[in-house]
Amino acid sequence: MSVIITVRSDSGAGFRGSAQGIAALLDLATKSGISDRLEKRDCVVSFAEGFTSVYAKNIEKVLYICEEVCLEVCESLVSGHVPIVISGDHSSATGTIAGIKKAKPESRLGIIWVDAHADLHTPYTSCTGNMHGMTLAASLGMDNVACLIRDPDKMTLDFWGRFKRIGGLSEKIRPSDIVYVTLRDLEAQESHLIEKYGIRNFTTKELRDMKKKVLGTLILKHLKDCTDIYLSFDTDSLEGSISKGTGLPVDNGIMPKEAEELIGIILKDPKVVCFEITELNPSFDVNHATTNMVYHILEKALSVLKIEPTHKANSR
Ligand SMILES: [Mn+2]
Repeated sequence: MSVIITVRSDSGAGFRGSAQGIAALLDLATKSGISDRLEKRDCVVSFAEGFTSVYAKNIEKVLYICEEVCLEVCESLVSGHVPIVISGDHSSATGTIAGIKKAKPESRLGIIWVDAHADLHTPYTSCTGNMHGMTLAASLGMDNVACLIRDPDKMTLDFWGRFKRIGGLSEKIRPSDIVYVTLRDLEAQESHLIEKYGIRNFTTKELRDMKKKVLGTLILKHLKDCTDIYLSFDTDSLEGSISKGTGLPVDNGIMPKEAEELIGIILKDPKVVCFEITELNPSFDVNHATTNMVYHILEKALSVLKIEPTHKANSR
């Protein structure tokens, strides 16, 4: 059995609707016959609203959701599984990273972040206050006050402090242990951190010019000192002109087949302890195109874990 951890929330995103991405993927998984072979754990938070602020929207709700994700990820790792997290928005990854560190406190965790965005904002630097843009800064335990453009209130900062410490540990990862793939839409505050710490980005051009096996090897080589690897796939990494089913589509992205191939290669590395798919928003999708692309990526990931479909899924 492989464990799928579902996070049906879009509280960290700027648009509603990505919470429905989970059902869209699981629906295809049921049609293909793959669903029966997966154990599913739903991270539910019976929590209506909670504290919110312009600096960090829905931060209390996102905090409780991520605490739940942390526990589920930790538990499935401890019981010997490679959890696959399917979430509505990328804020969940703060919980995922916390869960990996909770299960393996001694590990040096490498992050492969396949995303158009850097997700390095904080309540001090974000113009939107959307929590899904703060995921990695929180996991790094960073505030980035050097690039301060806002002055958050005390209540927001109290919650931000708790958000950074989910799982009982701040600074869960090192900036040098992050690798971006196809990052291409970022703000000056984030560039500051990327330049300061020399965080590696494999651009779409590099990705296109290289054999995916070579690229996969380079990415893994960059993380050679890490003991464990977590691969996080944001749907907006896909080429925006053909993939509309996500909150913030961006042009010049990865093609679906390239993503499948690369993810397949990386997941074969025994150091990979967790895989995540996020930010599929069916309400923006056109003829289920993005849903189908992302489903095939999920199917590829499952096939590496030796879970194969019994039917053809792409029949909507
Ligand atoms: Mn993201």
